Amino acid sequence: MAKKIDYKFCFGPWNISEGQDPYGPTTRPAQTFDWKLAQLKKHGFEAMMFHDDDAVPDIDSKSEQQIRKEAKELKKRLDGLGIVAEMVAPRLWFAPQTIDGAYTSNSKKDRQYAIDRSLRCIDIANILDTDLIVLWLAREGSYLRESKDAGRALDYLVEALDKMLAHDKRARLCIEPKPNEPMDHAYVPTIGHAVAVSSLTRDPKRVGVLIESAHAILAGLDPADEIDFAMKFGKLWSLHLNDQNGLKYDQDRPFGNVSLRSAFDQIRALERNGYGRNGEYVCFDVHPFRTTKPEHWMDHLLNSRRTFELLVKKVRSFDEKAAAKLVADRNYQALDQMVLEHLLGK
Ligand code: GLO
Ligand code: MG
Repeated sequence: MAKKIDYKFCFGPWNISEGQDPYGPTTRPAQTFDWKLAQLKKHGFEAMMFHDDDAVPDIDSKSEQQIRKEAKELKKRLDGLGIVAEMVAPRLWFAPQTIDGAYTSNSKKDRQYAIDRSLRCIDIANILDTDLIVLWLAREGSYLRESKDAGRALDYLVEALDKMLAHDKRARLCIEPKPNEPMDHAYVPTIGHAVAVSSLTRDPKRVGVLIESAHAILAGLDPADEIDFAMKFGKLWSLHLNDQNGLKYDQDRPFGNVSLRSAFDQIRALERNGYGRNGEYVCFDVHPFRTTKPEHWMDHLLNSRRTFELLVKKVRSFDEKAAAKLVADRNYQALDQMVLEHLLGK
């Protein structure tokens, strides 16, 4: 039997958020980036995810040379703290140039901005010693169908991915699909779409996917099936575990918060496919509740990790042989109860 994986965990600085929502201000005082790094270390997480401007603040106002210099300084600090950078992601959804989309904007000049910024992001990743570039395609989609052409958008997207692949032979691009929010409809809403896009690029082997549980749920899909699908193609290179209560705004709830059973199924899918065997991290893209007091600020992350670890034990102690027998007998009623009682500790 294959060796059991010792999972490695990470999160991003944006996961220690301050409680603002579209209707109200922050509820916790802002903390520095260094404080967030210190929290990560203190609580035994191995790696940090970075947006390009987490690594180099105000990136758009800085020269290539300055960006490299600041990235090198950050790398030194990370080395000093013993923190690994899991990935770097271009935060393409804030800039005025991306109002009408980033890689798929109708404006040639603005598409070029998105590409140039992504190349700088790859340079930062190089310096931080990670080959993983995460692309959450936040503004690639439409609010108004007639304003864009989905086929042309795909051409633009592939053109941008090809430029990134050509810029650095080591970089691996990891598409993080999400079906909606901020867009009404995204052009790459699911893992199937992302895998299909990869096949159109100049180097499909270096274009993979990142599954976020909540994004799969928002697409009406089962995150565990998305995991099995992506791993069948050898393309699951990162993971944002969290939870989501139905089809509404993106909630980024703690892992297992809504459905323990779904969380169990996601881990079962990770385990049977050997996620982590090539060094992949388990990342939690979760946010504290708005009501969370500053002294409980890390709990959503610690609880997500704890739930994950407890459920790994549940998956490993699940009687797979007995389950297979019930499957062979098509006794899914008993299988259903068996899963429930296992989760209930019976
Ligand atoms: C939002 C996304 C976002 C990304 C992050 C990394 O819905 O999940 O949090 O994961 O910006 O690119
Ligand atoms: Mg995410």
